[in-house]
Amino acid sequence: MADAGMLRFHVPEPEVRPGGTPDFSNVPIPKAGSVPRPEIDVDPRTIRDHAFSIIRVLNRTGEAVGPWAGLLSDEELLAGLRHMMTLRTFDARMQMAQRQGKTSFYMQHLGEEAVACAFRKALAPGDMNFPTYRQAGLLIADGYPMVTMMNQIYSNEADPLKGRQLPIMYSSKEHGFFSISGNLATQYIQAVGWAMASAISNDSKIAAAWIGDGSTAESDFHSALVFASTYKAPVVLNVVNNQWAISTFQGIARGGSGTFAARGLGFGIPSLRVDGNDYLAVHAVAKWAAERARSNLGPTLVEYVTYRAGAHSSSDDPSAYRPKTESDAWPLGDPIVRLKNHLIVLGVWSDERHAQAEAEILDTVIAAQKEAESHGTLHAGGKPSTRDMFEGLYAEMPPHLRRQRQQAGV
Ligand SMILES: Cc1ncc(C[n+]2csc(CCOP(=O)(O)OP(=O)(O)O)c2C)c(N)n1
Ligand SMILES: [Mg+2]
Repeated sequence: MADAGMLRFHVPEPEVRPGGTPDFSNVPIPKAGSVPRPEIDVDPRTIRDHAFSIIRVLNRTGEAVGPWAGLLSDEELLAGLRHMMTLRTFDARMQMAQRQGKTSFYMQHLGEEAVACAFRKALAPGDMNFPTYRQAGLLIADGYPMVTMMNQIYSNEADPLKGRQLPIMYSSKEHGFFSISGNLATQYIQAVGWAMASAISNDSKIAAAWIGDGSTAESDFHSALVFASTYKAPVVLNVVNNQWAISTFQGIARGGSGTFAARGLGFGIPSLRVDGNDYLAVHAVAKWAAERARSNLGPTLVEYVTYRAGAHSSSDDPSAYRPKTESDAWPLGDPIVRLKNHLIVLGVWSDERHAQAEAEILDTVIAAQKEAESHGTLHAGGKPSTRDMFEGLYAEMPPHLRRQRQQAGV
């Protein structure tokens, strides 16, 4: 019997706060290899369970097992490891550069490297991502020059975006990386619209939408699902569930039950959850979803279960809202360590080669950083010209901006 009388307002609370002992025992982790791999034209009603389970390929001992394994060659896996290691090193150097005052702002990917790095390898040239600020792995894995990324972070004279974007908000049409907007969830409606336009013009390119767990609470997420499902848009709808939205735990956006993937079920969209710290699983599921989109089978929603091991951004201090050791307790481990162990099991990698690769990557990142810094940093050296502020945006500049430009004398 429900109790009548005074109504209560419910606010979901994380189970553990700073000072407490991290506990993820309520996160069910299915065995690697245990979730079936359906045909891409499967009736979504028959794979409802995929929205509640977790697709995993790498087991505890570093073997690739089950129906989602076997898609990548040793060379491709070695390249994937290098991409993730590069992203982690890049992050560490840029985080340090922020602390040194060389840029105003930075956001890391620590613990989430597999998601964007592996996803990128499931796309074809010309496909378009609509990323958030936590998918720089898409650029790294596609060979976008690190120096150019750093120039953007430093807003220096070689910044391709000429200081107009917040640091880390890259843009590269050639690399299928739509200009990042700080307005979260806009990526979803834009990606679906782009995908619909691609189909309307009988093109073969697909789109990928990106969103975090917290941002799924935005109405744009739901509007995008309406359009994607109604028009069967050729789009992959990615939800990166890294457990946190700044200081807000994922239970706020999700509510007390279900999963983020399960949000797709009501729209009739095939929806899958995948181990976001498993490079092979992420790639296999991304490939499945991309194939569906390209075969006119419509959208797929993919929830990547991962953990944001670092701070939200250079302006955040997570010790204020979660136990310091929480990331060590995360049951899906570290994506780099897991792929490294797998490659050792395959006999194509070793601890020594790993240490050597770490040193080489650090040298490469430092060399790129030196080159970028020769073009200037936030407070030193070359800057974009004031004129750039006024150019390249309007076919016809509005009168108030024309006046400002005259006042600035540029
Ligand atoms: C529309 C909108 N609302 C609020 C913000 C402020 N904001 C920036 S990041 C963030 C948290 C996002 O968390 P999540 O979606 O889980 O992504 P994550 O940072 O974990 O990758 C918020 C609320 C924003 N940028 N855009
Ligand atoms: Mg999040």
